[in-house]
Amino acid sequence: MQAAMYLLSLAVMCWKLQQVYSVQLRDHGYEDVIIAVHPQVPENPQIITAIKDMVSEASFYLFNATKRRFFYREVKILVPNTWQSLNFQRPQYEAHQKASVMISNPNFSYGNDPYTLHYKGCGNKGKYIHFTPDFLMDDNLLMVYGPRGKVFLHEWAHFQWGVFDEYNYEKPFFLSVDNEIKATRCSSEMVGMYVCKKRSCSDGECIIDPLTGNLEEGCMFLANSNQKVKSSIMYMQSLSSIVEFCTEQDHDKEAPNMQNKICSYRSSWDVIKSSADFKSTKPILGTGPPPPPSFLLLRSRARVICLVLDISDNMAKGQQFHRLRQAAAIFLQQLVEPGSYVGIVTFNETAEVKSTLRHIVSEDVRWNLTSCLPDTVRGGMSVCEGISAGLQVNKGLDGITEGSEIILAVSGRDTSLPTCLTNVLGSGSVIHTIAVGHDADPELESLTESTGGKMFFTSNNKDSDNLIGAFTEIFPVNKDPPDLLTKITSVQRLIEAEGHFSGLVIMDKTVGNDTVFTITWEAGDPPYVIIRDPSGFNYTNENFDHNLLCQVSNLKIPGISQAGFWTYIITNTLKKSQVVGILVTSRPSSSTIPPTTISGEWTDEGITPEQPRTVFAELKQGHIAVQGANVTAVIEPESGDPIIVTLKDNGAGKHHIY
Ligand SMILES: *[C@@H]1O[C@H](CO)[C@@H](O)[C@H](O)[C@H]1NC(C)=O
Ligand SMILES: *[C@@H]1O[C@H](CO)[C@@H](O)[C@H](O)[C@H]1NC(C)=O
Ligand SMILES: *[C@@H]1O[C@H](CO)[C@@H](O)[C@H](O)[C@H]1NC(C)=O
Ligand SMILES: *[C@@H]1O[C@H](CO)[C@@H](O)[C@H](O)[C@H]1NC(C)=O
Ligand SMILES: *[C@@H]1O[C@H](CO)[C@@H](O)[C@H](O)[C@H]1NC(C)=O
Ligand SMILES: *[C@@H]1O[C@H](CO)[C@@H](O)[C@H](O)[C@H]1NC(C)=O
Ligand SMILES: CC(=O)N[C@H]1CO[C@H](CO)[C@@H](O)[C@@H]1O
Repeated sequence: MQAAMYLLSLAVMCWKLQQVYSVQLRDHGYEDVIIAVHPQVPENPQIITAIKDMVSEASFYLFNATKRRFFYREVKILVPNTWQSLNFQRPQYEAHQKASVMISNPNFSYGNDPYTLHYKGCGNKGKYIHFTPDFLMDDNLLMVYGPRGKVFLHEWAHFQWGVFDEYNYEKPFFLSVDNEIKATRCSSEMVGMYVCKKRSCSDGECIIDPLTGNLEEGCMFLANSNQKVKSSIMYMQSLSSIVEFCTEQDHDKEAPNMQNKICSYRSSWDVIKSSADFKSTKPILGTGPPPPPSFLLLRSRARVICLVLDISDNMAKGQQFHRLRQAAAIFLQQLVEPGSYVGIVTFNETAEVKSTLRHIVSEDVRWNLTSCLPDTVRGGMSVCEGISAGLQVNKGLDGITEGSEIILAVSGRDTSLPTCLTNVLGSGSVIHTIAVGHDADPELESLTESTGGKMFFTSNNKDSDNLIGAFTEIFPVNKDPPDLLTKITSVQRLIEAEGHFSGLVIMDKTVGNDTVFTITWEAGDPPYVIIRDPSGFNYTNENFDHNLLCQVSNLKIPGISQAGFWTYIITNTLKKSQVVGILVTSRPSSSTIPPTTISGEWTDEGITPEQPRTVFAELKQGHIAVQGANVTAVIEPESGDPIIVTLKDNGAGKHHIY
């Protein structure tokens, strides 16, 4: 795959999206640790047993290594909805996106190596830990990695406290200031011998290359299996004596490893000691072991979603209402996954149910739901009325709201919001909020956060696609080939009267099934569109389905669309300027090769607008990071012009063990 291709095709929108993070520390115990088994993993009760054993064992190691401070109290195991045999409960707000640990099939670069995705630097939390089913079940691998519970602790230290590896395969040796050749290790007291893989030094002595002063290629440091030292878990947790982290005393500041590089030469224990977890927790007195963790088994199910749309006067500003309806139509027609249940509610000072839950089983249902979208705005607003009606609609499937979702699109503020907080929080429903325009309610942000939803702010910029973008981001990422929907391109532009706008779409060969080109416009008849495929064939307006009410046109490419460069020319046929947009989505071309996807987020530690923020983008194929690609981020501030930045790949995303 050519990395350079991403430069053009992946202009990422970054929204202020709070970290999806579920783990809680309460009274020494970690709770809400979600371990999600990927939908592709075939049903196997042994995986559940292996997870329980691993975490139970890890709890002892964690408790011991943190000097009786922490243990695992409550772990939720989320399995795919195809797993039938065991007795599972339904998830409340837990979702794959919030999982701290993912269990999925091995991927290209890691094999069975456990790893933790973390790129936010020293002392910050990671995204998730990854294990393969083989790692959990194949006992032959114990010789390679050591006890699974200790491996879990190694990964947990990356994930929860932001410490890094103390080994380095690329630089296994270094020349110390005393001119000594040393192995990159921790603790520096670990004993072993230098051996050589090459025949020329079969006597076991490594030779120093006179040119570089380094050990010859092929030399290895073999740690003795019997050690006196107890550290370090971030270096070689497989050895039986290793039960602690390197401290200031035995940490080698000169060793060329990630821990030194990213944590400014601090030891892993030093970093752990300065974590919020550690500072708030004293050791438990006594000598007894920690209580065993409890496990909750959860099975994911079809999504139940209610769109709750603001139709108050606040929405009347500019093109807001038109755009919201357009974005909602695209959501209903294309984005929401087959098999979901969707309802629609509108609200001003009162709420109206436009559609009860409909099961998305056909194009007809999608069109029928689209025809239920509101067509006028009028009146005051009560967000609580809207939310209550949305919860009521979500009960339609089986009488409960737990685990259902609301997509709330709202413009302006509602001072009565706190009155419904308890209702909402007690419902177990996730609320995603799209704040339309700049004067949206900051209280909604905390409401959204406390339900575990995603929050989006969309600006009034004329040529902004961020309302549609918000809906595409709410779309889950836990789905896998062949259902995973990928956004290839999304652009909107203000085009002058009779002007046109053209561009290029790069279709990667990992996608191409069910490719849809969606054109949006503002008024009158559809703009004139030509889409040319890589072989030179032109698709024109006759090939599109037009929804004149919402001003959305779709072109579905039959079969698998060709990989390569697709071009489009969109001509405004009106005698005045208007905003037109193009959205291209597709699904994986193969059920086994995951498509390349990208996601972005902000740092979110309560910073003021004046302070610089860091933007992270994660470009990956399946769960694997794609390296060497240039990524451009378009950041839309709540007011003012978009900012375009090129993101640097600092490579810190790739950390794995042995
Ligand atoms: C990414 O950008 C850098 C600096 O602009 C350039 O040197 C490099 O070749 C680019 N890489 C790709 C894959 O386009
Ligand atoms: C941790 O375990 C080791 C033996 O594995 C033991 O020597 C040490 O005392 C334990 N530490 C704590 C704090 O329990
Ligand atoms: C869609 O709506 C039409 C008219 O309201 C109705 O006749 C049709 O049965 C509906 N289709 C589905 C799949 O609900
Ligand atoms: C609020 O919306 C409803 C439709 O849902 C409408 O009938 C009603 O007139 C609106 N209220 C006001 C004050 O305009
Ligand atoms: C496709 O459209 C382009 C631009 O209008 C035109 O130059 C080209 O000749 C067309 N190709 C075919 C095969 O009609
Ligand atoms: C494309 O997707 C459809 C339905 O989503 C599926 O039936 C078909 O097998 C897929 N084709 C390939 C090549 O994966
Ligand atoms: C599911 C998947 O991508 N599996 C691959 C993981 O990596 C190994 C080794 O590189 C491949 O053989 C698998 O096909």
